[in-house]
Amino acid sequence: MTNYRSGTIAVFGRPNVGKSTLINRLLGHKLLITSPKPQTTRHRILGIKTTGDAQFLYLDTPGLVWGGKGALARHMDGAVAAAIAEADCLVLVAACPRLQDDDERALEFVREVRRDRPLILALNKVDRLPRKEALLPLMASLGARGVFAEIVPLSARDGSNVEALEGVIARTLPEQDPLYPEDQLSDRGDRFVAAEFIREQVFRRFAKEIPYVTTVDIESFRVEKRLVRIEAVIYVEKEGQKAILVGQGGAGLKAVGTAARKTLERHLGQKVYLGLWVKVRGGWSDDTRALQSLGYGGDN
Ligand SMILES: Nc1nc2c(ncn2[C@@H]2O[C@H](COP(=O)(O)OP(=O)(O)OP(=O)(O)O)[C@@H](O)[C@H]2O)c(=O)[nH]1
Ligand SMILES: [Mg+2]
Repeated sequence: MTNYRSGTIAVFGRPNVGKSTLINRLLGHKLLITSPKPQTTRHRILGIKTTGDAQFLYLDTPGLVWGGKGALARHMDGAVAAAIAEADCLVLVAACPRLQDDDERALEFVREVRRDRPLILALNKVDRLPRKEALLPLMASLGARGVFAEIVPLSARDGSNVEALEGVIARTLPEQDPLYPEDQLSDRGDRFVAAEFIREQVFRRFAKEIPYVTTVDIESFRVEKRLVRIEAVIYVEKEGQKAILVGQGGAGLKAVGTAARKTLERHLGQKVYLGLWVKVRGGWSDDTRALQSLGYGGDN
């Protein structure tokens, strides 16, 4: 194929700036989980978009934090570093109205390890700006730094200017044939997506610490004639957390299950039966072996 472009785009930045929302928007469907809480994404996940002219391999990454402790934090940092190392193009996501200290650290980090790749700044959440004119001085001062190949203001939430970002990215990708089959949408399978969609509901529905002591394991995933039958376990670290998650008369768990099932049905295009249990596994987030058995493996 002549003039076809194909390559990997690492999307990174501090937590909660809208990286996963932006990639879902670029892909045109929901692959990645999102929530108002920081550190929702825990893995490096590839989302693939194939068009007539280009194949975009978007790598979503966990939000960059500094000084995070424990095995899970190390796993998450490793996922970002691996994505940046293999990318043809780097997209730093920040949110309006200004770059914060942690955005600056993310920028410094990437400049140290990867100066040889085009760096694009996606300035997200422009919908939050009461006056759009405020963008001009911000863009001018960021542009004056001379580190960004392009700066694209956009809103992942309402989709404005996201197409412009895709155009800018396309121009940076190497000329080569597609690297993945054109009907492939991710490097992760439906089991992984199912676990993520369940975790998303825990992040969206529970306050404070519960999301951060939770992980999900799919025990079985069977495609039957009329439906997909999934049995999953939500692990927490302590009995008290289990009680909160299950809720009065099981109401909390039921709400998680119903919402996750609906998102999964849309994703799979099929009816889903979802059986959910909560179990206690003390210290899973700081135990490297437990993490591996729960899917936080070497591939990040
Ligand atoms: N107003 C507004 N909110 C947005 C926009 N994009 C994302 N958000 C919200 O910002 C929050 C974080 O979005 P995510 O996509 O989960 O952010 P992330 O950068 O992937 O976060 P981590 O995975 O935790 O690093 C969610 O509540 C989103 O709905 C946007 O363009 N405008
Ligand atoms: Mg995310």
